[in-house]
Amino acid sequence: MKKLIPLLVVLTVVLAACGGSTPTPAATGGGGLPAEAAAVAAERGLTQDDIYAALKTYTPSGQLDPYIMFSSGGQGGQVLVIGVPSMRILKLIAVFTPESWQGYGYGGSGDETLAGGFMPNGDEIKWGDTHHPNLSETGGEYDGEFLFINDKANARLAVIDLRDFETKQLIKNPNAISDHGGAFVTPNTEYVIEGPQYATPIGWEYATLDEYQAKYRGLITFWKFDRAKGRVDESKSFQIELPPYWQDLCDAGKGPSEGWFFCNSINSEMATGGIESGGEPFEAGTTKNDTDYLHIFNWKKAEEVANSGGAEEINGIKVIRLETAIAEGILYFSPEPKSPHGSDVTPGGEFIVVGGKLDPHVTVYSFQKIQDAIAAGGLDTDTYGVPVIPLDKAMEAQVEIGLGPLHTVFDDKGYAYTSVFLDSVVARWTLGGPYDDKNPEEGWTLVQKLPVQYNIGHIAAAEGDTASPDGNYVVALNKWSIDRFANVGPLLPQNFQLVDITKTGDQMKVIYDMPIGMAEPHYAQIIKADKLKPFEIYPEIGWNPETMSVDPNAVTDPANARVERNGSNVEIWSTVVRSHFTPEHVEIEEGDRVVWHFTSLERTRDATHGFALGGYNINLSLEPGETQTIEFDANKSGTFVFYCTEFCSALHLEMLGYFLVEPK
Ligand code: CUK
Ligand code: CUA
Repeated sequence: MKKLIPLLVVLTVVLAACGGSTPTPAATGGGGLPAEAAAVAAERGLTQDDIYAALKTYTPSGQLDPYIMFSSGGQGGQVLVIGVPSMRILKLIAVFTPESWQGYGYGGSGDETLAGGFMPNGDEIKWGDTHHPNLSETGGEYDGEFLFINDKANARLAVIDLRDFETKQLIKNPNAISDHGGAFVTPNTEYVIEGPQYATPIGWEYATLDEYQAKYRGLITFWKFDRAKGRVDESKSFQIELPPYWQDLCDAGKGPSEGWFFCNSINSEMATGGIESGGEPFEAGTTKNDTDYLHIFNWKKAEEVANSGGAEEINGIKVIRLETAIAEGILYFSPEPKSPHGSDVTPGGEFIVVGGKLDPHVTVYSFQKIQDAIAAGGLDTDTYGVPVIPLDKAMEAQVEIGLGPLHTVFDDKGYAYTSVFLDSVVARWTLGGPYDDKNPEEGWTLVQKLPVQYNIGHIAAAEGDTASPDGNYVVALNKWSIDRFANVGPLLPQNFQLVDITKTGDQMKVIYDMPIGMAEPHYAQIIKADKLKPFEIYPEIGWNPETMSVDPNAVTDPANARVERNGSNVEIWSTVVRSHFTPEHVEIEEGDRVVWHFTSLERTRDATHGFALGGYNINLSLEPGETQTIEFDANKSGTFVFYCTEFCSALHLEMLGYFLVEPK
């Protein structure tokens, strides 16, 4: 009984502090609930911290989350949408991988979107390894309009429109076969940047590994984003050829550093592996040097050069050659210790933070010092002639935080938060003063190391990559969960841990564990929910989500639903509404070419219908007001059934039709 007293005190205090509204009788009922809650806490063995965490995260039915997190879905090829702090999954956005329940890749317009990401020879790629989602920005702030994400495996970029949370464009990089440092936006989303990763000859032409230094290259892509069209415009995009170091994570400058772009890299050794034939294994060969190169780009200058004839066209895209980039002052290096990872610009844009997987420090670079060193000139160069700014001329500070620092995010209180992989901690440290401070080292101090479970990769902060991050939450994206959840066999979930960062000093707390029972996410971004203004239903009946306008084949009245034949071409206009398809009988002949349009007449929120055609690998999701078109050859005769795959009404099971294909 003694053990209960502190619990009761905490509960009473916390409940009392829960806002100014008059507590309902049920909440206090003469102390009824605290006693009951204390009994529950005792029964479940909850500590005071647990009760605090529960109160910080429990979200009653109907209450909405103040933040929305967009997380990469890793090698599942999707984006996860998660409410914060409830940590409830709200949606999975199909991006690189077909998703039948969204009708993505099973007959509808998603087919065309997916095809945009196929190889230039038309070979299909039906998955992706998504790493870094990035929200569109205006003036360095998330604007809630678009989301971009890369596919590391195949060097592709995706554009998601946040009006309907659907993927609108996939684009295959014509000259790179893998990427990593993307997607990252410039502060006004002028460009979406896709950094490279493993060097290959440009256009992945064949060259043996003996020719690595001569022919293999890194390549960074600046995809021009046309906000009005909601699409990347390849014709206005450009690439920059880089030495064959493995450029890794990137971030765009902002404020004083706007117009610049920063990527860490690994493998300045230019190791090519091949232990089986007497070479050094990659993990040894790539970690011999004490430093690699922070890549510093002047993208405004690169844009000028690309747009004034300074680039060569390769496979349909402008490429600024390495010699041009050097001659024009587009590219500089600065050493970064050891096996660097992460490159994160501080909210004010004055500093760039780089982690080192094999170094206990984060290294902080000063943008002003970098500029001063460039202006002073006289820089030595690397093997390829790129000017190298000595570390002591570019560095502002180093903070020792533990083993394996990776990624860094920021808050509104002057703290930085770094994920520390080997130590399995979130390290909170203070950002020192601006560059011109009399005592620049002061304030670069480790404050707390919070254990997380386990092996944290990325870390995400609320509004964390903007010029004005919030200071409520960070999420630790842990790679391993080991013993945190019930055993579901040898392939385990990842573990997202929500961390409360509202209190200063060493008061960070883990307040929620969320299993990700899917692929392994890498990065995530967290936006204030009220910045998102998605449609509740499509704005007009007949809305085509691909064009974001009314489709010419929309049918707004079931009376106009029909089947028309022209030779062996059959065109069908169907309407869909609770609880029937019109027409319900579609009778055609084997070998016909079928073009079939569907229009949902629904104007009620959440009244979604599906259209499944068994035997033909077709399934659509028809949201209220949506129009979709499918095309296929009726290559199988027989009696087929189409039906609605969303339980839309009491008579959902009766929402079907017959598709009769008469044999030749
Ligand atoms: S990388 Cu995965 S933990 Cu692709 Cu951003 Cu660092
Ligand atoms: Cu429409 Cu079920």
